[in-house]
Amino acid sequence: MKVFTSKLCTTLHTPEFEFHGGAQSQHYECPERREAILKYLESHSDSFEVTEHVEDFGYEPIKRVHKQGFLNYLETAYDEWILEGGHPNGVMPSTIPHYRLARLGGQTPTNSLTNAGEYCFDMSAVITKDTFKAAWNAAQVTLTATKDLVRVADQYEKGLAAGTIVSREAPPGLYALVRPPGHHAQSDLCGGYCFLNNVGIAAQWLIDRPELRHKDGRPKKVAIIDIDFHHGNGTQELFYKTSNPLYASLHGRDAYPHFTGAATERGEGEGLGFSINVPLPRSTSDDEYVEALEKLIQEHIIPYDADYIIISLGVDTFKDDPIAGFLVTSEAYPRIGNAIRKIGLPTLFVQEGGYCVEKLGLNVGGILQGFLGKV
Ligand code: OKP
Ligand code: ZN
Repeated sequence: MKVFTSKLCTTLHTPEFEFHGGAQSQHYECPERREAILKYLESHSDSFEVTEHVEDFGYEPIKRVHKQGFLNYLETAYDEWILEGGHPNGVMPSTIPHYRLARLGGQTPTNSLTNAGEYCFDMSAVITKDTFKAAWNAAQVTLTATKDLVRVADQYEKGLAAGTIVSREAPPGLYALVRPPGHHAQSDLCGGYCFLNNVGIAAQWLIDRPELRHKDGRPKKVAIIDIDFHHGNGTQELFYKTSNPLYASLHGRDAYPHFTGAATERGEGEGLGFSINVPLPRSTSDDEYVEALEKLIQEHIIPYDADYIIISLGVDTFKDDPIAGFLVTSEAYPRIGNAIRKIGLPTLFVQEGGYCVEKLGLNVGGILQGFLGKV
């Protein structure tokens, strides 16, 4: 399996602290996460080929899902924050415009020290000096992998048509090992360690490509399966009113981000039925998780008849995750990968959460190896 990554995913975004339960803590979305996964992949070079080749797709694919004002803000907030006297750890909102906050005269704050809440919904998405560059790089790495997905998918289809590939049991897969993650980032809000929605940008790029359209003009269909422990409010928001891509998420019930991810959130208008939320209790075991995933695949993913699968790959479902977790053990991850392989479609895995650094390589590797049918 080809793995797309970049050193910049380690070096550019490294806030020193965040807050947990009101206490100052280490920043769990740390650069060691990438290093740990990379170490696993490099020591299993029979299965994985790591490339640091990154193409620049520019601003256009990012602007397809994020608003210009938000992008300008991400790019300039840190410098302004420092000028205004903000703490060097980085930008955190002071107030957030809650819908019941009394803004009777339409008062609008004017600088990054005071208006962070305009573009941010929590205190974990700390904007440091190079955060925008880091998020930009993660999006470009993801797009580079997405472009390669098109190539391997073409080969796969040709092979199936020519009979040189005889079954859909070994679909092609690629992995974008990126940070910061993306699934909490909405069109104009950062939060939950996320700034740019890597998976959303990739899905929209696939749907937009004119050369990828079917003969009758229909765009390719993308199904996003979000297996991170947390609900991907960002990806859901981007695509809530459209039937392509499909967004499906398995996540901890009532867990962060707390206010989204109910089973009753099913999409709107043309998108009704194309957002699927499966909240699960904290007590979810290996068998229960794998069963829920298989059920989701049978009932929603297979009937959707997608051309590509994108996985928001989080392993913070792990029982020892320091900020999240079901009762899921390392044994479950190859089974999860295997369930995804059985969909039979070209698949792009994009890294989201997972904070037990010690077992991160093993758990992510387990999913990818399961997809390859190696375990
Ligand atoms: C990102 B991803 C709770 C602090 C909130 C943010 C968690 C973001 C998870 N006291 N921390 O989905 O893995
Ligand atoms: Zn998560």
